[in-house]
Amino acid sequence: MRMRMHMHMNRVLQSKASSLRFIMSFDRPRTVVKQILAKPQHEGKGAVVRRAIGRGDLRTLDPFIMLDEFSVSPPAGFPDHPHRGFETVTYVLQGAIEHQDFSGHKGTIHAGDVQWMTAGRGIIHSEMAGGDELCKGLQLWINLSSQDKMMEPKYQEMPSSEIRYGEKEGVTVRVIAGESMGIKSPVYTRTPTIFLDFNLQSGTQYEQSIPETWNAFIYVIQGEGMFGSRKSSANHVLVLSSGDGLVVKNTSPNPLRFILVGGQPLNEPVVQHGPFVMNTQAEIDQAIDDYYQCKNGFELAKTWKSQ
Ligand code: FJE
Ligand code: FE
Repeated sequence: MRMRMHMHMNRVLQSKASSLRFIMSFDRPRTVVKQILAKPQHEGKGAVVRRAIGRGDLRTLDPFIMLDEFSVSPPAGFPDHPHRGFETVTYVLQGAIEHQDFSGHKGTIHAGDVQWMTAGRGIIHSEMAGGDELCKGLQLWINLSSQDKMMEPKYQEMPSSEIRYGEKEGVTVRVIAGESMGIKSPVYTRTPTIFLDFNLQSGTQYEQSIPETWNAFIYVIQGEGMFGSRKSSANHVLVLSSGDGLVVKNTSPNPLRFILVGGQPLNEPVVQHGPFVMNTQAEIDQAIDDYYQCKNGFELAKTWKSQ
């Protein structure tokens, strides 16, 4: 009888726990609708990238145009090249990137730092491995709306020490853009975006809310875990369904690190020619012409060359 009572109580407690969990969860939890392994390929000069977005089987994920996990050793990198019509977000994980642009803006992005560059009408710059260490990081390209494509270029730079983070029960989040655990990033996202870097210790879980209609994806940096009901591991990109949030669990014995990125879709036509991303072919032709003739934002290209 005692024993029976115990079992019964256990069941009551269990169902209480699961109903509590149900209350805490989302109305429409997101699921993984596509999982792709990003394999290494050569890019730039001596650089290796794992392209997660901007590939044949995942052309874009509006408003995201490209995500590369890059790996460069000095003297390799991405020598003088232009951009127009979008933003680049460079997040260094290891080592450093030295950048310089045609307006004299330059600096070093170290591990943990973020450079949020709004190319707008035009930037020409170089991005090369700095120091003598292998550099690894992530570069995300976020599209700009037709109104913002030709804006003046702008930089938002955050050294690692200024990146706010939250910590709760073995889960750490660095808030690059947007909000998590009540912590807000100061970055202004012209195209509304969240960019979160999560670390989950073994045996922990986290529930992150995401605006319901935004497109969102995960890129796994290290370890393995359960994203919704899908198991994944390092170097995979996971496209999420619509929904109001995602449940992630680290059921593995090792730490799990991933980024969760979401953005409000622009729902505009996208025409891309390498580093120019516009709405129409005519605007692309114009960009190419402007670049070669050093006009409409590319004036400084006349005299500039990186050191
Ligand atoms: C680019 C090829 C490129 N991924 N990750 C063509 F490689 C690039 C480019 C980059 C890049 C730069 C960094 Cl620092 C990190 C990257 C591609 O610069 F812009 C075009 N058009
Ligand atoms: Fe660039």
